[in-house]
Amino acid sequence: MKTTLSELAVLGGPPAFEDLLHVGVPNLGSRDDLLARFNDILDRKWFTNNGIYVREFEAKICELVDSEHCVATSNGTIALELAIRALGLTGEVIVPSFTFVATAHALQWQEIKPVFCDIDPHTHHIDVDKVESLITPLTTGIVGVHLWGNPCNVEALADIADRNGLRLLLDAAHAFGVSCGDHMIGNFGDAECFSFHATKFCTSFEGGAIATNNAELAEKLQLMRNFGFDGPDNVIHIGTNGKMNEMSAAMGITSIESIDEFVKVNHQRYEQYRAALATVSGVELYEHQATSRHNFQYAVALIDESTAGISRDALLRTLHAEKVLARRYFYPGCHRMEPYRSYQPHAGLLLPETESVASKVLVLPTGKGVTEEQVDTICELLRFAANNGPELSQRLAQM
Ligand code: T4K
Repeated sequence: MKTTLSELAVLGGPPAFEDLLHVGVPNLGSRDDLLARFNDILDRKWFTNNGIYVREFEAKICELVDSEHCVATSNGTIALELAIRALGLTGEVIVPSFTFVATAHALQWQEIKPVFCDIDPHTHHIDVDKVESLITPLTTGIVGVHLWGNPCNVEALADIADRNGLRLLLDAAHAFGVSCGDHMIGNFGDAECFSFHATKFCTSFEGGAIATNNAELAEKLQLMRNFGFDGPDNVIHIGTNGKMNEMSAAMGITSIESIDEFVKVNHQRYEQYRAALATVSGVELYEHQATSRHNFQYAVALIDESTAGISRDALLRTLHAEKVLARRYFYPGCHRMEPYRSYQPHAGLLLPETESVASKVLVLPTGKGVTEEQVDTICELLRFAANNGPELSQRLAQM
């Protein structure tokens, strides 16, 4: 416990932790089961191209998210790119700017203009009341993002898409294993894309998947992830190499087998942050929606500088010095990253909530990567820094 400002590592004291605490430390299920699967893959000598582990992983995803079809891919970005192309999106697509840049890049990569929509400051999701005003004759679709694992307003988005003849794709990279109303994420829009990157709570090292209830779309996606081949020597679509390999699928299966345990730990850490930060002035924990199933994979603090007397960035600097590598996801918003800031230099004028939220967010380490004691210490550091916000701010500014 630090009691004077000089004890803070950023002001010359010793760091609170010996080792770095990361956001996104991978979860590992049963090592024995994983290694047994790896050995089997090596014995079979079938490493990729729709192998048995990929098919088993896809079946397990369908079972868990209750969707009719699933196409596993090499990563979540390729899942988005494939879905965008298979759905025939062109021209302009409406998308939030407050998301990981892959959501926008998956469109721009195919020369589709991402038209950035502002967010609701409470949910951090695309503001459904602002979507329709962005529709032009060039608009072909909407990409909603289930940010932080919370379902975005799929009903309203589907309604807008239906009334305007648009496709609805959902970036569900954060929302594996989450329900929305009576259904699991994986059943909304034309398709939903998951990520199983190492930093996701349920991982396949690198990996992604597209879930859909449209059989024709699923078949097209399957061919498109394998260069568009429909049998030997016959290519019927423009395709790419988006295949998941067998090792990744084995890791994915092993992760799904431990998913309940991962969620339990995430949930425990989230509640711990919630309780401890409730009394820290100027630091608020983003509330996850009360869905029947959630994954709690992100612990997101929002720093209100006017109350805390210290900016989010100064707090980030303070935590980093203590070896807590909190992250500013998804600062500064896609519209302030290239090529979007060059293509659309004034986009920020229509994105006041995006800009405001992006300046407040601090994503904290959670899950099995941190212990309960470490979470306690992180909360104490935040409390101490926020309680001494103005003075700490001043001292940091003088450095
Ligand atoms: N849509 C959304 C909304 C997304 O958030 C993402 C990905 C995608 C689409 C695309 O899905 P993928 O194509 O990635 O499947 C990370 C991840 O790379 C990215 O998957 C994720 N979202 C994004 C939110 O976070 P970075 O640049 O922050 O990752 P990185 O490498 O800095 O890792 C974060 C921390 O995790 C590190 O400080 C250390 C720790 N870590 C990381 C890796 C890779 C480990 O401890 N072990 C590891 O193996 O983007």
